[in-house]
Amino acid sequence: MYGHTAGLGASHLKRLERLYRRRVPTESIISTDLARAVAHLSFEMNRQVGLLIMRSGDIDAVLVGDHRSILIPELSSSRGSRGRLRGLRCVHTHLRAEPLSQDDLMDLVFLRFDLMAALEVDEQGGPRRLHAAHILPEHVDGMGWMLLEPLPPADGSLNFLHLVQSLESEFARQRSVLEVKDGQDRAILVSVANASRADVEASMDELAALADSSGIAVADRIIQRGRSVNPRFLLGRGKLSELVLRALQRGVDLLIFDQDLNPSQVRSLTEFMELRVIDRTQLILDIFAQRAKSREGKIQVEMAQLKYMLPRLAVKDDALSRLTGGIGARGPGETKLEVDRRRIRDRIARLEEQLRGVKKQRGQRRELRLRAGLPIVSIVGYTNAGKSTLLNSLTRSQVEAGDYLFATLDPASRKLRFASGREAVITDTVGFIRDLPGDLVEAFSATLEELRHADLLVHLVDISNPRYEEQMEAVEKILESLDLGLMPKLLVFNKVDLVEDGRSLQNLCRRQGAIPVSALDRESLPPLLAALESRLSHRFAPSPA
Ligand SMILES: Nc1nc2c(ncn2[C@@H]2O[C@H](COP(=O)(O)OP(=O)(O)OP(=O)(O)O)[C@@H](O)[C@H]2O)c(=O)[nH]1
Ligand SMILES: [Mg+2]
Repeated sequence: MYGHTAGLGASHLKRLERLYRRRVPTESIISTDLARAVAHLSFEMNRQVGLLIMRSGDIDAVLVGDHRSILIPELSSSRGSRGRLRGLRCVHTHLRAEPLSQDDLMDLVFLRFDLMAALEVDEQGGPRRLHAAHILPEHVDGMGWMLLEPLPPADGSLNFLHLVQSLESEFARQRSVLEVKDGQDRAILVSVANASRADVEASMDELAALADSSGIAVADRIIQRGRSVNPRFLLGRGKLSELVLRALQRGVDLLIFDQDLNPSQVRSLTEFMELRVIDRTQLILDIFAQRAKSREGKIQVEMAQLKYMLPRLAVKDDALSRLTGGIGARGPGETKLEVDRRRIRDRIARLEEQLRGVKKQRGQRRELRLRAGLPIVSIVGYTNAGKSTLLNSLTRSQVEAGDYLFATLDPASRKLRFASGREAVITDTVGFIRDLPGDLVEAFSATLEELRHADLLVHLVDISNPRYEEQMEAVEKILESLDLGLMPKLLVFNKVDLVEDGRSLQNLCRRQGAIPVSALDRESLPPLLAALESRLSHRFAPSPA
């Protein structure tokens, strides 16, 4: 029994206790005699009484409130109800002639009850009417729940079992609209931002592309504009209830926030939503982990992940262990936490050691190249700009390229031969992205170190992307943070085949001093080749002619 039982007499307590032994026929919300018993007890005590009833008809919990309200205890999620209706309904008394309150409806949503019902108690202490509501498998007129017409307490016209079964099958039907492969995660993208609607949408588009690159199916998006009103959950109560409804309707198992979450927000949201919760940084780390193939790439990614995780271990937090499936069992004690932290630090130290070895090897290879005397060109740019495609076209090679973000993690070098017979080395590298996590930039310093030894950086821009200006800025910013801001650079606009207005493109190129290409089309490359050769001329030995 839960709630406000202080000050109740022994006989009331005994009668409350006895409610546990009652059963409700599965096809009724509540039976007539149980409704009568609860109403009378509630009337005599002048307190609300509530029942949590399982689909089997057994009573799961008896709750006692004060005369205006009732509190529902924390419910365990152990019934495997994650992402589904809970399999419990709540029927509680209202001592005044009031329909379901706003709080009742929030409880319906937040606790994912099968049904929420208020039993009106009349002046004689008898049951009068039942006000009930249930969650809808799809919003109707912007509403995520449905209020039923008030019913006599044990109305025969409503078959509760049929109602729940048809709700469940409609939920299943709605969910099957989004096709997912076996084991593929379904996610809702969430953004809480103060920026303009266009900026928020663009950022969400990029987040969707990241999710897609990570193999996650995106089921929906929720945006709360304006400043966060609730630091604990980031979202306000209204948005939070919308999120619960949508998560239920779409059957998702993952929430991805476009903003960085602090460890306690991850924890609160994970517990409250009973779903996994990650932020953009973690999603990027996840993609990197999937893509890393070389030893160097793998070391760098693992290091970034551990560095991301370390400060998050400070909170006694099981959300992390649920996400990573390893470090720290549920709610590690202080000692366990210390052990985990030490283990991670040791591991980071070992990775750093290995990375030093890799850097040395790289240095030796570079040495060889430098001794060969070939000038080096490095292609940099926003992820998906077409860097690998350009490298392939320029050198007729087969570096992996693809229409997803961060296709390339491991840099590739190829020899580039100009028509004159002169040669250069051209390298492709990991793509950049706005707000690239600092730990990642740092972890990839070995890879990015290569850029320092280039004679020329080609900054490749996907000019067909409406946000190309921001992408250029993001790249410049990262180059500056790597102390590469002052390197000699050549600006190249790619994917011109996708740009319709040729004239304004020409103007744009002239204004920015950029060279237009279409990396997919070798015919478009001669101007770029000429520019490269000329920019590198000081590095070539005097022509033999
Ligand atoms: N239409 C068009 N598509 C292009 C062009 N260049 C590249 N693409 C496509 O753009 C997508 C990304 O190309 P990638 O070469 O993988 O891009 P990247 O810059 O190496 O990307 P990351 O390695 O992920 O940073 C691929 O689907 C390419 O086929 C182009 O000139 N025109
Ligand atoms: Mg690439």
